[in-house]
Amino acid sequence: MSAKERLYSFLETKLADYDLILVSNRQPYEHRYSSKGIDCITPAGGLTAALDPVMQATKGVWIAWGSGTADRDAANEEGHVKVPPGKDLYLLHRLWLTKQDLKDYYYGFSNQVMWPLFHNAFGRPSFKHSFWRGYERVNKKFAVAVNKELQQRKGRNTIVWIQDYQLALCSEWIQRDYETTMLLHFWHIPWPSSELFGICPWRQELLRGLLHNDIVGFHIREYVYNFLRSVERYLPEAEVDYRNRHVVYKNNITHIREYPISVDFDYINHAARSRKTVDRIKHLRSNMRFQFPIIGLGVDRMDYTKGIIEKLKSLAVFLKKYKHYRKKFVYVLVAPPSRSRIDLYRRVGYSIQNMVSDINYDFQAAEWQPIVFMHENLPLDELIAYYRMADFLIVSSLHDGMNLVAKEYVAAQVDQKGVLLISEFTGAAKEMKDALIINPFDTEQFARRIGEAIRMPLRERRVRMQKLQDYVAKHDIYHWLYTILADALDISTERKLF
Ligand code: ADQ
Repeated sequence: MSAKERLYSFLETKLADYDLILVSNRQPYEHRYSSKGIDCITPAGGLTAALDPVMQATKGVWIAWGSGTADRDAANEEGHVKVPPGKDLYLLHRLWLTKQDLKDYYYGFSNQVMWPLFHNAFGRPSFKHSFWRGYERVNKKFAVAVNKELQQRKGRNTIVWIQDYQLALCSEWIQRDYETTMLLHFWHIPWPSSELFGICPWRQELLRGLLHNDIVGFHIREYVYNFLRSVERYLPEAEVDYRNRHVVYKNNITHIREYPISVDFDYINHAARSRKTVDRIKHLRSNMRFQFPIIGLGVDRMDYTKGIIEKLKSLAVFLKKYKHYRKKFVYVLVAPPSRSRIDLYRRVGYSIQNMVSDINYDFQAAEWQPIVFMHENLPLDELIAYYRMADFLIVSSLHDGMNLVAKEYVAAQVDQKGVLLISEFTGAAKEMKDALIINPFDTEQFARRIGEAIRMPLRERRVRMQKLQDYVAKHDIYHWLYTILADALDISTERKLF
C-alpha cells in the first residue's frame, strides 16, 4: 500500500469520527477581482497543495486570513466560503486583518522578529513592543475563530491543527474540552539553540503558548531538543522529560516530536516523465541561454536565509579557478521576490541582482553569460522541467527548517544524472545522506564541491540519486501527514483510556 493509500484509508476509517480544524496564516484559495468579475486562485505553495486534499477527504474547516481583494464578497457574513470552487467539499473560514494587524503581526513580529531569531539571527530581530502587541492581538483573533468552530462541534471529537511560527500563541486562548479536542502545532522553521532563543524578550510567553498543545511537531530531532532545552531553561516550573520527549506544564502534557516534511514524490516523478515536460525541456534547450552542456540550478525565495549571496560568491570563485568550464556551463537562478515590503529583503534583493550583473560582466564571453537570473514565480510543472533538465542543484541555505526544493529536485530527476549539493544547515541534509554536503560559509570548499559535482561520473550520480529517490519516495508528504495524524489519534485514545 502506498503512503497515500494508507493515509486515505486511515482518514476514512480511524479518523472518520474526528473533525479537522486547520489553522494557518495563509489560505488555500483566494478570491481576486479581475476584469471578468471575481477569480478564485490557489496561491502557490507545497503545504497548501498537500493539505487541501486532506481537507477535502475529512470535510473539515480551514481557518486563515482572507488576504484576497474579493475575499469578503465571496464569503458569507461569518467569513465562510465552501471550497474548492464547484466541488464545495470543505469550509474555508476567513478572518479579517486590518492594515495595522498586518504591519505589526505579519510584517513586524512574524517576519522581522521570529524569522530572523529562529534562523540564527542572520537578520537582526527588531524587538518592537508594538509588533509583539500586534502578534498577540492577531493570535487571539485566530483563537476566537477556532472557538466559534469548536462551539458548533460540541461533543464531537475534533483535531485542531495549527501551522507555523505566526501562530505560536493561538492555543492559549482556545477554549477546549479536554475529552474531545486535540491541539497540534507544526513548526515549519528551525528552533534555535536555547542561548539564541533566550535573547527574545517574550521567550516565556512563546513557550507557554506552545505548551497548550498536545503535540508540537518539528522537522528534525535537533529542533526538538533545542525546544526542550529552551523550556528547561526559561520555564523552570515546567517538567521536561528528555527520554520521552514531553513537557508537563500546568497539568498539560505536550509531546515534542519530529516529523520531517516532504513532497508529493509520485506526482512530481510522473509529471517529470510526461510528454509535456519532455517537450518543455526541448523548448528550453532551444533557447540560446541554455545551449551549454552543463546546467546548474538554484530555486530559492529571495530570502537572506537561503544563502543566495554565498552561492554567487562560490560560483564566482569556481569560474575563476576552473577557467575551462567557461562557455560549458550555465547556472540558472530562479529566485522569486519575497516579503519585499520589508526593507532588509529589498536590500538583499538589490545585492543579489548586483552580484549577478557583476559576475556576468566579469566572466562573460561571446554569446555566453554564466548566470541566468529569473526573478519570478513559476508554476510547479514548469519548475519540474527545470529540475529534470539540471545537472546539479545547489541548496545553500544558512539555516533552513527542512527545504522542499531539494526533495522536489530528487523526485524530478528521472534520468538520475543530477547531483544534489545541499547545505549542512538545512533539515533536509540530515536525511539526504547521498547528496554532496556543503558549508555555504566556506567559499573555497563550496567552489570545490561544485567542481566535484560537475566531474562526478555518471555511475556514481545514478547510485546516489537512486538512494535519494528511494528515501524520498518512502518518506513523502503522505507519510508526513499520516505520522502526525496517527500520533494525534493515539494520544487522544490514550487520554480517553486513563
Ligand atoms: P520555505 O522557506 O518557503 O518554506 P522551501 O521548503 O524550500 O522553503 O519551500 C519553498 C517552496 O516554494 C517549494 O515548494 C518550491 O517549489 C516553491 N518555490 C520556490 N521558488 C519558486 C519559484 N520561483 N516559483 C514557484 N515556486 C517556487 C518553509 C521553511 C522550510 C520548510 C517549508 C515547509 O523555511 O524550511 O521546508 O516551510 O515546512
